[in-house]
Amino acid sequence: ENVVKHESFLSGDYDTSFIDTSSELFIFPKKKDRGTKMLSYIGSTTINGFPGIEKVQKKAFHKPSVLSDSISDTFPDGTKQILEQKGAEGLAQWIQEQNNVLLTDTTFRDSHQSLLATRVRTHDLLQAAEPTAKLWPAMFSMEMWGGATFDVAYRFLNEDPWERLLKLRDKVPNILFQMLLRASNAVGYKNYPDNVIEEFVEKSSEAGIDVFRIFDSLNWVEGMTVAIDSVRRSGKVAEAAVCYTGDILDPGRTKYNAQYYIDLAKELEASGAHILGIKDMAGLLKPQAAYELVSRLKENVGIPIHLHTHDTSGNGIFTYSKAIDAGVDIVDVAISSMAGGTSQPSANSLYYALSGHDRQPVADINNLQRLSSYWEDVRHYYQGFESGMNAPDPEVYEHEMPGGQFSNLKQQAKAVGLEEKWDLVKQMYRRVNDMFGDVVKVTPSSKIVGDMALFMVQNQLSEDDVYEQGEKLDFPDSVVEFFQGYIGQPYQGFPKELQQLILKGREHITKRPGELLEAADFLDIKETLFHKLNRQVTSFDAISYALYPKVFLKREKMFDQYGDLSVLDTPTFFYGMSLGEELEVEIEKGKTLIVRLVSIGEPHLDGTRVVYFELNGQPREVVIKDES
Ligand code: 3PY
Ligand code: ZN
Repeated sequence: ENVVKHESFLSGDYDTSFIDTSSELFIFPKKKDRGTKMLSYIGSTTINGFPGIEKVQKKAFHKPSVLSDSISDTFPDGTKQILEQKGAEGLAQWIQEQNNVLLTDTTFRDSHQSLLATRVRTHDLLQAAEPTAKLWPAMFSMEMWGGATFDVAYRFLNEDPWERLLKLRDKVPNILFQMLLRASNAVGYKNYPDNVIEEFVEKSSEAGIDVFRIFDSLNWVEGMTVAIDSVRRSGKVAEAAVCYTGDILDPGRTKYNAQYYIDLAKELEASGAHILGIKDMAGLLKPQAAYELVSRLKENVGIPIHLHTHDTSGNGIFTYSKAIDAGVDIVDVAISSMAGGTSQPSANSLYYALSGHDRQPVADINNLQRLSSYWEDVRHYYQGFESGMNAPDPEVYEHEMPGGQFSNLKQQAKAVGLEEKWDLVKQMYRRVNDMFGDVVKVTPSSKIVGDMALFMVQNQLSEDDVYEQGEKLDFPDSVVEFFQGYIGQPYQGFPKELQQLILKGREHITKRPGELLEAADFLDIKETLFHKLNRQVTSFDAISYALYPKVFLKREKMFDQYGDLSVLDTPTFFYGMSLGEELEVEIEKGKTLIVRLVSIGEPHLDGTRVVYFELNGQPREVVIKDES
């Protein structure tokens, strides 16, 4: 079977010498059936827990409220139809004709990226997708892809992000799908060759993305144009964003003043943006600053303005209210039970906050509450990933850490034994920002600032120490690459003295990295993958491999071992099963497996245990290595 599927065979080239040189043809993986693969996963998770969270006894979770009850059969028309009828420019014009403020719901992306370490599974998103489309059809867009969701799906959830996009698209025919695209960094943490960005945009557009929010982590417009052009070519909506940092109201901090953002916005408009995004990734935009910024941008650009913030400080609704008075067209919110804190401000709260206001968003508040009840229950499944921030934290105005980074860096600090010094890490983060010349901090520049802060705290280095001992210090790779210009050029350049200390004579560039990097050869990638995986390779696989070769292959291995785990409910996925528990798993439409966990054997000398199940009433056992 392997042989006849080989490319050289399929291509009609019958010179069979390829069989000799292709050893992979003779590796016949032991074919395990779907049931056994799934039992191996359940057994392993029951015994060893899920990586990254504390192993806990599976408890009886409250079953999420059923959203599909008493919902209409048909989908009301929404913004997706407007884009289809009017095109991107027409949509932009339509936005400006609306009096009521429009909403983007981030529940499916940034909200859980910022609250739950990006871990929400397709399984739970899918159940909310169609109901959201029907209960909240007046929203502008669902932000449901991109950012960190792409690599986290592969790395930690044993999922294919493309499959998530395609499946969700199937359920939501009426609302625009929006993604976060890190310009030349795509959905990764470094610059990629231009053709990778182009291919990525083309494929994600084909798979269902309508609105691309594009940002550069240093607000370097040159780093954004390839992405903007690609989106325009695909006929989709280019939302180019300015990342907001600093404080335009602070007369002591003039680097990023209102004029800076106006100039940047005009440049983005001239580069072909259909919508201007204001990406306040840390939640630093104070209410009065929002009023001034939006008012001045409205005077200076002709495209609609879409504001994104994080509610870390607790001032999010106030900021939105001011921005709405100043004429902002769209704001980002999350469903109430997934909002607030490092996530976006609550849609439900904003609705009420604007009672009596002539720009109150159009929504059925009872429907929003229904969605909130669902997410309230689902959120419990992910409690192991909660960041622990349970109250507003205006300290963010000091350290300026993005919502999505806060819990991550805390985790990183913990991993290197610096949990006790977390306060110091936060202070150092700000110090590093100032040392670097006051930079925009958002993925990946925020990670670089975080790496340097950890490095300094870990090695007990002060700012002076860095300058005095810099010659001898081995700085983190990400920091070196940043000063080499490999993620682009910061506004007003690098601080020269520090750059020299860090680079120690290494090259640095001022050109666009994407221009210098060798183009990816997608045909070659497909062929390589075909040999490695011994299966049909899609264009989606190829682009994922171009972005994340190791991560992609590792997930492929997981998939071979455990099969399609998307069918498992989330408590079972994270916590396994309890003794005696019985579970129904629908592995495909109309085909259900009934799984019962009967008993778990004592560990053998080699550390393995036998886990005894019943599968559809038949005894089955799997052998699992106990890692404890
Ligand atoms: C991301 O790049 O993932 C972000 O959410 C940045 O704010
Ligand atoms: Zn964000």
